[in-house]
Amino acid sequence: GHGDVRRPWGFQRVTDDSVTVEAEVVALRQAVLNKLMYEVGGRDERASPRDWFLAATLAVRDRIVDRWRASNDEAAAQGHKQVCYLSMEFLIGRLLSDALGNLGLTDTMRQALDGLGVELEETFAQEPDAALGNGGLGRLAACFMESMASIGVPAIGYGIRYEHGLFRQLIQDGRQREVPEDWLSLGNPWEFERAGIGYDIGFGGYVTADGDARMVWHPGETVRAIAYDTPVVGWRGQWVNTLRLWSARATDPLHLDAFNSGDHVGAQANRVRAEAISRVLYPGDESAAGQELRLRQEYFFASASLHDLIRRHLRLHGDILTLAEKTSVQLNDTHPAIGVAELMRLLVDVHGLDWEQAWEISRATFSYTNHTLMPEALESWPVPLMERLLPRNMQIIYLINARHLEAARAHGATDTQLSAISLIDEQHGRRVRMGHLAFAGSHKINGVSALHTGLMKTTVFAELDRALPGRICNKTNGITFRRWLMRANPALTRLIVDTIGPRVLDDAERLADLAPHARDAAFQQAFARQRRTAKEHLAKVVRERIGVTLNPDALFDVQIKRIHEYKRQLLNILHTVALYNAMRARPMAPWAPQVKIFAGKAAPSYHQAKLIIRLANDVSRVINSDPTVRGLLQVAFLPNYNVTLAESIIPAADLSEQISTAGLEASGTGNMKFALNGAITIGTLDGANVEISERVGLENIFIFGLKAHQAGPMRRDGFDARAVVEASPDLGAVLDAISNGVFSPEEPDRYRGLVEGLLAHDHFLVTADFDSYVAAQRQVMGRWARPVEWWRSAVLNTANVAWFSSDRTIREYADEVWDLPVR
Ligand code: B1H
Repeated sequence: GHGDVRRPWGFQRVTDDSVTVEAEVVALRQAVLNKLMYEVGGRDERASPRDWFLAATLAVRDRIVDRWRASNDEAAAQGHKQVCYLSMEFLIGRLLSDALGNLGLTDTMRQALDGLGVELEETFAQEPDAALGNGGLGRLAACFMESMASIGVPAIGYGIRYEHGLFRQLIQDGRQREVPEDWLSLGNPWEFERAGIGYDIGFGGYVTADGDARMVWHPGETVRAIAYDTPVVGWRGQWVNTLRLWSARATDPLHLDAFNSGDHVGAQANRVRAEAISRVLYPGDESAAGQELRLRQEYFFASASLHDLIRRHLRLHGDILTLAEKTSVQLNDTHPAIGVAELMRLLVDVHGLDWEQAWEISRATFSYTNHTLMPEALESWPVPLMERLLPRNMQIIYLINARHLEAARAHGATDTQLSAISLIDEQHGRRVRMGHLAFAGSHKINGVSALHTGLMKTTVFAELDRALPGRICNKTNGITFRRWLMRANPALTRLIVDTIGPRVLDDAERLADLAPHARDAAFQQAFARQRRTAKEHLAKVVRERIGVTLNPDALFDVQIKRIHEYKRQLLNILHTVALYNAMRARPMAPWAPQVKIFAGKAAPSYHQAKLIIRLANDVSRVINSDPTVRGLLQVAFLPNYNVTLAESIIPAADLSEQISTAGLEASGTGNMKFALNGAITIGTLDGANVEISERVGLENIFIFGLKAHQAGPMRRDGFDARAVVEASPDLGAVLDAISNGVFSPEEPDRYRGLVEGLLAHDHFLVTADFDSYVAAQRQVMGRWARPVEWWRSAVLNTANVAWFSSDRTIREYADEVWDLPVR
């Protein structure tokens, strides 16, 4: 049946030969037992769930390695161009169910473990999330890696092997507390340490000119970058790419003199300093960190990656001049943008090319993806810091800038235009603008949704676009359907396959074949039954985590993402309170039960975001314990949001909250995951919501609020929030309740400042969009009251979002940015 929500989807085997299948089960079981005995060093009668996870993973890994090697050999033999995806973040989550699913081995492994008295799902649950990213940007990199392996784009992802990924979030007394995440502490069975692949990365020191006027950098310090490789298995195991993460190691780990004279700590100071580079992921989503350690991280991994890809290129092709023909380097935001100066340094100083030739190769090699226009996220580094830490790179940036400005001047640029396109910001105390460096050094620059790309051209990159026209293009984000539909929602996947056939597993566009079934009563019921099962499962997770028992018949209204003012979780909380007020005023009215679900982390230093988390928790506590609304309204804030939690929430969501201030969310990708799984979106016309609404149709999405062209000027010029509140009695009552301590009786003033701030300068237009949002929520409940209409819309969401597959996105990059043939 369709009911067993926990049974991951494995594609149908081509062979029906049960003997062969049984032989495979026996072979895999033996492989797992061998791994347990010889690698994990355990005995099966005493093995812990964790031991079984390790043994199972190692057994699967063996089956990947042959294909991995074959993929590499084929790419080399055919002389294929390779994509190098440079990203500070890869938010890959768990890998075992992903690898098994893509290899078609899920059922084989289930049976292999069954015979050992071990349960597959419990084995999956042992795997820690690889949380090497903050949010959408890092998850996008992970989806892209999976898609590149699935459609056969030879690729290597380069990043940092953080010892500690994104912090673990605890909620204590309603407040976020951060504790270190420790994903490596029990070992990582996926990675191969490549002790032989390492590069010495320099920092500091000085620059001299040698006899031929070649510049020579004498670093004051070097740190060794060591490669750790993780295989990335594509769909049906046809192609395996590499995720190569760099770990920092001291070149000079121990001062023996100091050690021998008794200074055991001081003797290791170098090591601590060097290895700090790959110690921990910066948790500041959408905000530039600005510290020296962050710049060291950026240069460390950009430089190691460039050394590595040049070495590979020379090994395979022998000629540095053909680099751009055989390698495309994609910069995932500006975090690796220092690579533009570093590649120039390597080409000119190390490989002896002349400047013009090097610049042409470099620009043909690089392309840059911009992910945000928010001013606080636009990276710039103080010139003095750059000069101290990367003296030669800073000289090169000056040389790039001089030519860049000279060319613009020759084309008649004014002084205002020159200062707008300069790589150096002179307004804020001389800083290097990393977005400008990435732009100047790339042949293509892309935004991540149509709206965002349009805004790039009219705002931060307007003058650069005029000076260097034709480089900006759009590549609307996508998600991998293998993880976000087939693995996260096996029950829905089975229903889809039973309805329209298995071709959809290989060709997402076939989802459109569901549309004719959208009005079919039996199909709608099956769809709704699946949702009900997923909601029961989520309710169980919620009960275990926070002790709240959710009503699975309620509408599940979900907002899960990083906590940010611009994402406006506050707007959702205000609506929650308005609903609460209305229900208390008329408890006998025929309310449909609703559940509000929130999850997300705040950057540790982002006080306003943390206050919003506290408010959500305070509101939840008061509402959940009020008998007047029992069974009608529940609020759950789920702690420690991560990829794995998303995988269990998304299939259970009825309503997807995508309510950012228009113009501020570059794309969003959670919006796509929900729509694919048949949740209906309530959202602003922001980011990819615009394109989602075009595809699902305005009848099947709830759009509200100010448009980007209205919100932009209102944010710039300000508006009278007090007048807005005056005109909206419901909003006034909500703000009064929060401000007067209804949700914080033990500290009535806790949210007074928050409310006053909103009235004084409502930067994110929360008050301005409130009435429109509440009206949209009312429409939602109207549709929910008519299940035939609701489920028709839900099905049409799933049917119409095939375009948001990251396979499509990658094909577009391959075509228009990387100039690659797609297999
Ligand atoms: C996105 C970031 C980001 N945009 C700085 N920018 C960071 C910026 O640690 N840092 O310094 C980390 C992350 N992340 C997101 O990218 C956008 O907000 C989303 O709208 C978009 O969907 C996602 C992927 O393109």
